[in-house]
Amino acid sequence: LGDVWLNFQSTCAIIKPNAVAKGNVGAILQRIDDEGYQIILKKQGTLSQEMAAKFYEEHETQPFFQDLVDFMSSGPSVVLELQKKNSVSEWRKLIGPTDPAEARKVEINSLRALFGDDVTKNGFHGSATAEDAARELGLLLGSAGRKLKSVDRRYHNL
Ligand code: RTP
Ligand code: MG
Repeated sequence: LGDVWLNFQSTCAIIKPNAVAKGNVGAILQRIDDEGYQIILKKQGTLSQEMAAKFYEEHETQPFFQDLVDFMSSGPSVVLELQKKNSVSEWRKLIGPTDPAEARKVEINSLRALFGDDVTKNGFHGSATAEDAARELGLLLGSAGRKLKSVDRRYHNL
């Protein structure tokens, strides 16, 4: 049993405004289920400019920062807490490289290859580390207790 739960963790995923606008959320949620993720929390809404800027503050000196903030606050996103073994790295692998054109070369079935439009409107976010996931989930979903081991939280949720 121990090994089953080893590295079982949460990640923060976002279905970005371009993918939501195209009506792909149903197909994407089905794919997430097929890939073995549990959706712990799901919230749909439009990020404010302030929230988008805070979320991507690591990029505030980048030339693409304002375009990114404008895009992320342009319409509804779906924010998800996803759980799976090694979900942080596994989800990043499933969405593929940042640029959908690159994603189509590397893995045609990756989510950015399938649903991304360009390097800004790439359809998906995935936390880079477990620490980032905790910060992002707190910021967007206000979820408490994210530092608990998932197995403990699941036990308490039963
Ligand atoms: P994310 O944080 O959204 O999961 O994406 P990522 O790690 O693959 O890429 P990152 O370097 O963190 O960039 C964050 C988001 O900024 C937009 N971007 N635009 N115009 C550009 O050159 C450019 N580069 C990045 C994308 O929306 C990217 O996901
Ligand atoms: Mg990133």
